Amino acid sequence: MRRREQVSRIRRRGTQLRVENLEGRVLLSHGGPEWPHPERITVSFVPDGTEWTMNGTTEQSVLQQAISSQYDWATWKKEFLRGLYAWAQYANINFALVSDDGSAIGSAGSTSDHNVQGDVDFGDIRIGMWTLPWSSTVAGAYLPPPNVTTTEAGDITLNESYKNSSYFYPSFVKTVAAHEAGHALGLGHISGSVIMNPTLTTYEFRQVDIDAIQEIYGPRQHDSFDQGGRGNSMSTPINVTNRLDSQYRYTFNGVDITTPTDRDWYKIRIPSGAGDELLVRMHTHKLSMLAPRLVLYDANGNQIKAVNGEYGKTITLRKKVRPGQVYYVKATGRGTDEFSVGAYALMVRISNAPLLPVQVPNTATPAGNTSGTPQSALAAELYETTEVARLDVAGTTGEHEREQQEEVVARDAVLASDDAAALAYLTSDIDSLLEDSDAEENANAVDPLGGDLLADALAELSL
Ligand SMILES: [Ca+2]
Ligand SMILES: [Ca+2]
Ligand SMILES: [Ca+2]
Repeated sequence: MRRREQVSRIRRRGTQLRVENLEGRVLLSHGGPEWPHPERITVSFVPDGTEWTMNGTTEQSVLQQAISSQYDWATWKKEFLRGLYAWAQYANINFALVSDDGSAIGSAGSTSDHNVQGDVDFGDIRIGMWTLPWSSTVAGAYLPPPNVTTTEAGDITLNESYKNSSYFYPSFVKTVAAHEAGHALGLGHISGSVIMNPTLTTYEFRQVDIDAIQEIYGPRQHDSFDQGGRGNSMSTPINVTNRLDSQYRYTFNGVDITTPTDRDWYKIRIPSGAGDELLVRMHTHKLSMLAPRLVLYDANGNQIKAVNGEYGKTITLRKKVRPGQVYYVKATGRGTDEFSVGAYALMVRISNAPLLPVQVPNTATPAGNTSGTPQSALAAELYETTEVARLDVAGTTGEHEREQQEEVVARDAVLASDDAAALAYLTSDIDSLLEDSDAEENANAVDPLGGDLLADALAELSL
């Protein structure tokens, strides 16, 4: 509990940081690195043992063992993905979870394709845990192309040294995930109490975070039906019947639950000659991490049945039907949380024929492709950045006194490594503050991070 309170305290401190730097930070992201195919950015957790080489040292990932020994892996994984996926409600992107073959980070993988995006062997964003060579770095992420043109692009490295820390509590890890995913999408650091602050981690997406991600990818776009005024209500449904093929089936590709309140309505009149079972499938697997919900209604709007799915799961409704009957189907997100938006496909069939396939966007982009040169001077600034700045914050040393040290360290050692050139790091030593039991007893301990001095230090962190 103490830890939770002190995290809150640190977050409150963040709100006092100067805000006049915000505009500059937004501009840093403008025209910066971005995924060639934001419509489907894949994500994978590497299996333990997956190798990552940094500064000539090869480490093996211990993520799943480290987490499973303390927490329920499925719960932790969902909370991590919650933070990562949170960006999808603000930007025109989809994240889809895929498997990972365990090939070394930065490699071509076990299959002959070698793609910076869309490689069949692992996600575009691979997540693992290694002992990072920087003791005060909690996690890091590689920027997307064109800043990084190897398969390392977008990969997120968690520091094993912090595996027992509050950073990786299931209740807190979404904050780390949101920050690192921001880098993996192309964002640099932003001052203030925001997701992209380099040290004061908060799980509050502020307008400045949202503006920054929308500068790159734009806001999330409604599907073509919604844009055309179709499917928004039971009285303006998307007509399924006139699209059915000779075997009484159709698959809607490219449809989207765009906001937590988006409802996509479909209407089906059972044709004569069709089979006696209506099948409706809301397919999210490998398209997004939408937690889907399907509701079936009769012609009078009475609910017949509903099916819900976990994030990224595909769900199916079945109903015995007769020719001439009319049904409505409502496709939505299951709830209103981070997983309540995302791309899906709606598959309909009133026969025994195979379902018409889902079209998964082809995102294959060869690694090493340098044709995607930075589009602007600001992008070039990021592209040229070889400095990984870090902020170290020391905790107290006395029972009733505190000392703060703030230091922005140009990471000269990293400069020599091409691998690290485009790494952006969430850095801090907040744990030393969390462990400071004086903070709440000491009425004067209102400024543990040094106030304006910290703000000045943050302002200098311009990556
Ligand atoms: Ca491959
Ligand atoms: Ca990658
Ligand atoms: Ca929609």
